[in-house]
Amino acid sequence: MRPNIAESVDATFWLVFGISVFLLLVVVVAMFYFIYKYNKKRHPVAEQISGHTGLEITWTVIPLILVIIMFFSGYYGFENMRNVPEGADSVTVTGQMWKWSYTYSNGKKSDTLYAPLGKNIHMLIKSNDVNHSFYIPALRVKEDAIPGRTNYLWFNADKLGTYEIACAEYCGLDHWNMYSKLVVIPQEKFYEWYNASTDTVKTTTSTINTQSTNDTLKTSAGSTDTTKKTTDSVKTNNKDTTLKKDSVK
Ligand SMILES: [Cu+2]
Repeated sequence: MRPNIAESVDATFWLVFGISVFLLLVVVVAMFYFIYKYNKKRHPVAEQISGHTGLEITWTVIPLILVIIMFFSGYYGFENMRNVPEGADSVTVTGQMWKWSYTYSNGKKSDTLYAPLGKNIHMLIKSNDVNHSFYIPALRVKEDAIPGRTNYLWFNADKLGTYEIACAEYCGLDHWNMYSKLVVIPQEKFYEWYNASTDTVKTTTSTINTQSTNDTLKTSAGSTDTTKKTTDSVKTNNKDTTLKKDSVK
């Protein structure tokens, strides 16, 4: 199981934030201490200090260690983001002024991104006109959409629900309104829709009815045990075979 991207981004953020707050306190506390200690009343005559090897080593080594810790925290998170797990379902997202559209590996299209719960999704990111940036804030993933190039990212949504997708690169007049939705639904429901013959966007929205998604969310909230996960992945494998057959056709 790969580390959760959102959790590792947040962990790195809090680590860097924590170290920054710590250093701020060190500097501010030292500053007030010096104001007090070297006040003119207590210390009327200035003196020349020639240096202190022990102190200099300390304030070189401690920051060095902190910087190395921050580097590796960020590096491992980044490495995980850039290496798409094998067997991920791929979806192509195309940005254009000013909307996102999605094409699944069997050719099915939608303007809302549907994703099966707990599956690795490999997004291939393209642009039809200018630079955009595909951004799912809740999952902490973002990647530029550049004309003439295919960029990528991957995610694994582990909670049912609807999440915002935004464009994070100023791309003209309606950039502010270039939003789309990620709808995470149970795997069975997703593959049912995915393998159904209807493929227009209109059918898409009516097939996956939000009410029943919410119901499933309530029922399955406490019941995600290992047994269930195993059956889910077996089902997914079967569906994957269907997926391949479809694409051969
Ligand atoms: Cu844009």
